[in-house]
Amino acid sequence: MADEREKMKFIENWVIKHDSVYTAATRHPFIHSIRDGSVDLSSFKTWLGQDYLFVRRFIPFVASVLLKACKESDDESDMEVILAGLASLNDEIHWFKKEAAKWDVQLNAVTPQKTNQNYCRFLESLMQPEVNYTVAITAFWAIEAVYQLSFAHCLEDDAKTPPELRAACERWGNEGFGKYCDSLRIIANRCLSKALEDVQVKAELTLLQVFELEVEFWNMSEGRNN
Ligand code: HMH
Repeated sequence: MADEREKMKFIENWVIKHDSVYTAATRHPFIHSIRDGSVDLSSFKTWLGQDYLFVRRFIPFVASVLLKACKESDDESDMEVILAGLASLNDEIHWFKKEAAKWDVQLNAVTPQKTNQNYCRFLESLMQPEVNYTVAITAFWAIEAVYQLSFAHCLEDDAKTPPELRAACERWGNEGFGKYCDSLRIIANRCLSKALEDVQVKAELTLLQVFELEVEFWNMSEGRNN
């Protein structure tokens, strides 16, 4: 019985095993700067414009995960969790437009930076039909969880997040989004526990790649690369 439970904890074990890159992604200096109020607003605006472009490319990826769930999942409730994710991305697109107007960011003039392009190319590679549902759902969890954990950190009681940035933090840091990430993790663990070892290995590598790409995305927002 205890053994059964351990088997279901692939994600938890990988997060411990790869703690340094996981922490780098979820506790990045950019997030610390939002949390302590020292954030450079031009970095925030860069992040906002680039993330809008990212989300536009993330939507077809999520749609591809939905398609895989419909074809490959042995549990029909997976589809409902992913569909809810897609629905919240619809709100997110509207939110980005409103937020961009508030910060005077011209979304139609933003072009994707190299780091963003790399990340989007990675998403496209995961959209291929030959990529296993288990691998795709693991990546999906990692992508959502990095934002959830990062922005929830900015909303803790002792955080000094500036009021004008709280709405952004609440988008991903709210409790409902946390629950949604928990659902994705449970799905991923269930799929992983039934997967062949080569699929498990691929999923672990993909999760690591997500954490690395997330670190680079934060770096890009702070103008540390490109
Ligand atoms: C870079 N990662 C990036 N942008 C996002 N909006 C998300 C994750 C969403 O979870």
